[in-house]
Amino acid sequence: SLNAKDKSNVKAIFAKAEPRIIFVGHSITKSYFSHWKDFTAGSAEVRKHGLTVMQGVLRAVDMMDNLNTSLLSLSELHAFKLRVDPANFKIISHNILLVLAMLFPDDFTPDVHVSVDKFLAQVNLALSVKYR
Ligand code: ZNH
Repeated sequence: SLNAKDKSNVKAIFAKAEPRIIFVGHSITKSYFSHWKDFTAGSAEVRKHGLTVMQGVLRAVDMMDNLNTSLLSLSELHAFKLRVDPANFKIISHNILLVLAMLFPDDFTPDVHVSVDKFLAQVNLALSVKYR
């Protein structure tokens, strides 16, 4: 679980990302969908979705002490309504890590990397609750 240092690391780097949320979200979805030949198809929606996911992650940062309960309805949405394969949560988490490392190389120390990785793993678990 997240210790005090993890929590402050996670809060600090996402606080830095927040003012650039549109750009961060776009970078994440761009790397996520890079295998698409025609990225322009539905591009506006794809861009918008990056922002949506990042807003969800920022909300999760604020609620990191009880992710399972706070993300319950979001888990239900992804499991039953959207039917997103939970394997995708891992991929998008990896992209979030990459984008943070690219945007904030000085802040993205090995220490912060571990903390953000732990945090995103917990977000994924919380989002996967309703799949079981
Ligand atoms: Zn998701 C939606 C979050 C991942 C797909 N999402 C959504 C939302 C949110 C989110 C917040 C909105 C909701 C409402 O509206 O209510 N996601 C999220 C997060 C994550 C995610 C946080 C991670 C981390 N998603 C994801 C993935 C996918 C998805 C991976 C796929 C692949 N989502 C989705 C969809 C939707 C969503 C499809 C819907 C959209 C619209 O409607 O627009």
